[in-house]
Amino acid sequence: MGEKTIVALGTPPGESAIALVRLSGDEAVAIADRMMDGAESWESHLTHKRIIKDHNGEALDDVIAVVMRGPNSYTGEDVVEISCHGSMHIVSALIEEAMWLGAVVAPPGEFTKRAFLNGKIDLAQAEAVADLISSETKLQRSVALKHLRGGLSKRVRNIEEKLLAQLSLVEISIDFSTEEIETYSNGELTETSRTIRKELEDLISSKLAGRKLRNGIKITLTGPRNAGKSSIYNMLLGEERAIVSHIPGTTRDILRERIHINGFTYYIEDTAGIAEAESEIEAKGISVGIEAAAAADMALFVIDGSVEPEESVYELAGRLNKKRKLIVINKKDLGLKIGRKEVQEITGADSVIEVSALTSEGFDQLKEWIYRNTVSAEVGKVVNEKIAVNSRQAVALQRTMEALARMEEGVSAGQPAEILSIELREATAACGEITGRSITEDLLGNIFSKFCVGK
Ligand SMILES: Nc1nc2c(ncn2[C@@H]2O[C@H](COP(=O)(O)OP(=O)(O)O)[C@@H](O)[C@H]2O)c(=O)[nH]1
Ligand SMILES: [Mg+2]
Repeated sequence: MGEKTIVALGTPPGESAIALVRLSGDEAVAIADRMMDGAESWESHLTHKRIIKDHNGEALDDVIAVVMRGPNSYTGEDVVEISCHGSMHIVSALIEEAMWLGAVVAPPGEFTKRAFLNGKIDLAQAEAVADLISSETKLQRSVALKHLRGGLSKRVRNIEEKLLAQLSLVEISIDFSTEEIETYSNGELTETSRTIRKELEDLISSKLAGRKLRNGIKITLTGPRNAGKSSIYNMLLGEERAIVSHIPGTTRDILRERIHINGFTYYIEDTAGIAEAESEIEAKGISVGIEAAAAADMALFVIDGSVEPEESVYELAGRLNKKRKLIVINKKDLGLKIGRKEVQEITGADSVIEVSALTSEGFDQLKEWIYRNTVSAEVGKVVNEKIAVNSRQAVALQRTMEALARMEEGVSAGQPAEILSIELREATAACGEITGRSITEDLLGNIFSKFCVGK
């Protein structure tokens, strides 16, 4: 320890019923004692109702406070939590007073970083804390909670132990190389390495779904004007967010809102219709819309099925959905002049769906269809096992795999134990980055700087 005592607001800034100010470090209890007489003598983990005073003796607030003595605290250090009235003025006064008494404001993620450095949680668990805070759906929450409880760490540590066992056998043989003692067999080494690589592959397979689960999926509604993009957007959101009108060219800015489908977050964008612009502003809106469609994970091309589409509409459909060609035929309530099969044949679309944004017919299917076309292929592991590695973890797993593959090549090429041990060492080190057993200061800084202040 010996780190400076930190202080930060743990609840969101703004007016609220209660705000939580938290201190952690060697001086936390002494500082609290100066603010609330007697804190030094409090029993750990019991709440106390006190009036907080500043160093001039002026009352700042009536609070409930608790001392949690290390190592039985979140950070492993002495922690003091003060629940005060949720006024930003009071919060600032408490933090300033703590600073006057020697505390420093905690940088982002500092509490969790200390929890990691003090061995309360490993790095994969620390990352799960950030995931849990940002979770918006049951699936996001349950995956984060499983990781926080060590669901991923356990599997990674299991792999690490196998790697370490192999490494020690190979290294012992280097020590005994002159004595002709066989501590490992090439056959077994390769066999174990292959088994480990399968386990690594299994974990890596959750990477794509993990990214989508954490970052969300961007969907852009595009297509000709008046096709009903804004109406579909509103219907998906369940509210009148975009202006709908029969006047072509109504939507100019990009509107973006999020919805949840089967536990995943989708950022839906409504854009200006693609057509000959009638004004400079509309032209700008159109080009921004085209860029958005190109940047999105998926573009949905909307067409008005109640009229026979012009040739140019089909041509646009082909140009705009580059990733997967997905077409929504709208205005089914008016009777469709063209059907799914026809549109699919003409455009070669991957999939076509019919809806009505007026009656909401087909919208349940539309959501499932969006889900099917964006994530469903790779979510099995995430949904069933609640395991989803993040990109940092996937990179470390990948490096472990590559080092093992090189070692296996070394074995077949008859390389000596000295060479094999280098690759095994590399595999072990890469794998150790996931739980943080082997990690550099830079990497640590990088991970925790993404946290919010107070966590
Ligand atoms: N009958 C019917 N009219 C629709 C439907 N969807 C949109 N509209 C109408 O079509 C016009 C254009 O809709 P809007 O959502 O603004 O189209 P956008 O230009 O593609 O955003 C408006 O008058 C809407 O009321 C639908 O499913 N059925
Ligand atoms: Mg519109």
